[in-house]
Amino acid sequence: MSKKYVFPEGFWWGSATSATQIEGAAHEGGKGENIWDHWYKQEPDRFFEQIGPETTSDFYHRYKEDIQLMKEIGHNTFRMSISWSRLIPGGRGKVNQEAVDFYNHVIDELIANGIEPFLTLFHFDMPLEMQNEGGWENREVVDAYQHYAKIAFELFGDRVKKWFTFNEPIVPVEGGYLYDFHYPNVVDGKRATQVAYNTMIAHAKAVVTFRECNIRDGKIGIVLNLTPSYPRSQHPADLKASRIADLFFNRSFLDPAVLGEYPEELIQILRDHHQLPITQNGDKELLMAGKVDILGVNYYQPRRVKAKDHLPNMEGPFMPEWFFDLYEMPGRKMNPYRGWEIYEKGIYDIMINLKENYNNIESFISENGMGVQDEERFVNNGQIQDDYRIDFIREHLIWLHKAIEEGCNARGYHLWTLMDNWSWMNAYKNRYGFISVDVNTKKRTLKKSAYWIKEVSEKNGF
Ligand code: BGP
Repeated sequence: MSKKYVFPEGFWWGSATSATQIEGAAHEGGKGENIWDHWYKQEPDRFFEQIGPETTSDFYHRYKEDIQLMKEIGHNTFRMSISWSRLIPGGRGKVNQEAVDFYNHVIDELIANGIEPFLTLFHFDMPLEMQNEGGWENREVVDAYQHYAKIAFELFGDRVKKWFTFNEPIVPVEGGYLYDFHYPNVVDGKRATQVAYNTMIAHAKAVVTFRECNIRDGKIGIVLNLTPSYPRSQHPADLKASRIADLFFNRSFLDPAVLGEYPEELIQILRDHHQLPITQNGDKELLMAGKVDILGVNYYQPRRVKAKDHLPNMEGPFMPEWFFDLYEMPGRKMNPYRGWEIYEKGIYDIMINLKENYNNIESFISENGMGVQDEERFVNNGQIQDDYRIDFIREHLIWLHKAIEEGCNARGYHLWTLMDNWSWMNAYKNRYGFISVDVNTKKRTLKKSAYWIKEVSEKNGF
């Protein structure tokens, strides 16, 4: 008989979404513009099939139906984000009552259906006016974010108990300031480190504000995309490459978020290359005060690295890749649509690392998932037969279960995502949901994986 995998009582089954990716109504309900609305207007060609964020999955109008579907497939928790530019158009100033009503309705509807809402404050969607003031490079924007966070805690903290300051804060740094896949499309290492640093300052200020608000039973956390580094070999040069990649891509946010301080070796590397950000008096204490209660872990892929084959171009922009080359492991398993390696054991390695080096902080898998192109190929009897997604989730859950058996403090598993949604520059190219969405009619249809997860959640395992 095959082994049974039963998860701890009260395990969080659900999915994750973000405002810009599902709400639509980009120009409705008094919402201000964010960088995605703006960038799409400027450069529609950069988006797959030129589809922008105006309507996405239309959650703004269909949330009731969607919450019924969540309930039907066994969700007991659900993570969504608040759109800053919807709640406070322009980023600071007057609160938009229509947005307050909308989020209140969604939160109340979730709770009425037995689904606990988890709220993220910032998921890549900077209000345009704030970006025009310099975005995270400007400490005044940091203060505006802190104020926005305070308003959100006050408005919704009576019912929402799990809060996340940022989703994947490294992604806007990578996309917007290093690798040209987010607005403002800057390529500049020093500005990137400033953005990364100020994001953590914004995070810490929000944490302090949260604690001042005294939200009963409330927990404050952050959601990080952790990409464990694996060296090509045990050669010291490969090991060093792997350690440095880990410093840049994981520990740059994980250490300050959980331990309250940056790794000394990372600071030294940045100092040696004249990339240190500008700091202010009191920041050290602030970061220490910003340690989280709970950590969301987004896991999609490992990062395999090796020692560099060639010297970097020292006249080019400073890049983390000055210290390692990416390594394509022979035989690796790929998701060809997204170009990401699938390595299920990574989820276990992350959890063991949190247990051993990060005080076994309370955590959960806040995103994990598989984007597949042209899923209509797999329709049979009107339903997408996404067995590959079921296998993907099951294999990751088996490793997560092993980590829990070994004492890791993982409390739940959320898929990216509930229903097919708008994936930034990839728009509707790759589909991730338990539920498919017809891009034109917005009709929702459960995929095979939706029925599978319903059973898993009801049995609390498989
Ligand atoms: C994560 C983000 C999500 C989401 C997902 C899938 O990094 O938190 O917003 O989109 O990845 O990635 P992508 O949309 O790039 O395919």
